[in-house]
Amino acid sequence: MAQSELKSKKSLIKLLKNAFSGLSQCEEIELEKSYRLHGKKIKIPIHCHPLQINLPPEGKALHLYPESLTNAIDNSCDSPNFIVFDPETYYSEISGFFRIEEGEKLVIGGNDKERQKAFLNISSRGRDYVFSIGNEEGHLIFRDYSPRSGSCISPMLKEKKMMRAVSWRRKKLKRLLKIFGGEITTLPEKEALSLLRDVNRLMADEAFREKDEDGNPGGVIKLPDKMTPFIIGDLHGKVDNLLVVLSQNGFLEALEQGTACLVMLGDAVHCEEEGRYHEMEGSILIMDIILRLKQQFPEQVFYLRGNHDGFSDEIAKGGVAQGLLWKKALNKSRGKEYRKEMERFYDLLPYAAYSKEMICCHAAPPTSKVTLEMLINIKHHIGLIRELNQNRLQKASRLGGYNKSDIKRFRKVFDLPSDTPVIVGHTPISMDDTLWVDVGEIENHYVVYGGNDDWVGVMTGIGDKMYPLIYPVEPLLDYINNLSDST
Ligand SMILES: [Mn+2]
Repeated sequence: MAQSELKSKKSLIKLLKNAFSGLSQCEEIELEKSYRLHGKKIKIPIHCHPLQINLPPEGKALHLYPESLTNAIDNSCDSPNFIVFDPETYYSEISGFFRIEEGEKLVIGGNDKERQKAFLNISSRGRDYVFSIGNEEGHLIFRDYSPRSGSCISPMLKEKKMMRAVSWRRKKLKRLLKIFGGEITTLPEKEALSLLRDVNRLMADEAFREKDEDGNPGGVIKLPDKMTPFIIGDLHGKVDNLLVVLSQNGFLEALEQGTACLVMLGDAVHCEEEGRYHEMEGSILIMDIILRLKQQFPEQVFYLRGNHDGFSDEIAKGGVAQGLLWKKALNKSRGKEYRKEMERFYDLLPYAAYSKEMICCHAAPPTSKVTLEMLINIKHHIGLIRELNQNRLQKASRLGGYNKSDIKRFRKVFDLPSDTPVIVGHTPISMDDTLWVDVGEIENHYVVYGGNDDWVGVMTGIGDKMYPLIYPVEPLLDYINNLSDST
């Protein structure tokens, strides 16, 4: 770090320490109309309505919503978290936001300037001021550090503005419901078989996928430069998590417009909840949904093969042979013909995807010597399949795991810069989270896991970089099927 940078960081820390010591020093107000801060610190009791912040120098507007008001269902304002976003992009394109949890604060113009510019579209002219928003003990605390900056906050009290984020989500859910033919449910036997056959026809000639030397679909998807990728990890039967992602941000619209693509990192099946390893109903439903998405958006939706995507007796969790149970369940509920088509689907799946912004696969970069040719011809390299699909990060008890140099080499395979994000699923670092950054102390190495009950993480392109976003899980399946036009 440069000396001047260090110095400014130190003075910023000092500034913040002063700012947050002794809340009693700051003025408490009930915000009924616009309020100009003039370099002051104020605290506002939290009520169930959003606020608008106008930042200098041009009065750039940001919105601050209680997180419950950005959900589709819960408009009861019982979430202590706040979401800050740029209303100009939030409602119309794939964009970022900041979450301020209770006890946290967001310092705009402090560290993290690059992300703030990408998420909030703050112009570089306005970057020499510092503005903070704290969420503390039932109060929002605002501080403007420069007396002449002219920042302003105002309450958004009109019903339409208050409910804007909720209505926006509900509209997406209705759109989803329409895409799925009016109800999201397990398909009848015949329909399911014809869907899977349709998808397999698509897969035999899948978009953005070079053929291998035998003329079969190769192991790698190369996404076009203009396409914004958004990536989710192992869903393990969590239908709601998939619906949350599809109804958040500008993802669904971008799929429909053909400007973004969803990459799922495999392992959509097999419940990971203790005591429920044997349940296969959720797996059947989630595969129906994924196959319909692939049918509807063949050039926008991609599914990479995970180690659970098969019927092998090696697929097991806690002594439950999930691979064999899955085979049995499909034979029973859908018939042998369907099960065989599913086997074919698995056989047709790609193993890795990349674009100019990222590389992803289910589990791990190979530790052995590898070329792009070999990845495309992966069917001739069984060892590679096992590595991409099942390996994990190296540690004392797993010396065969991958490490930093394998990640480095993986980027070179695709001829990508040394800071390109490498994104995998398969190995959640803990069971209470969904997304991990700089995993194994390897910069720009991410793990995403889509099977958590409370949060679902997505890696997405914003501008020309990939960023992690995390959304709360809502019980959308029941909600969506009960939506009527009046809701
Ligand atoms: Mn896995």
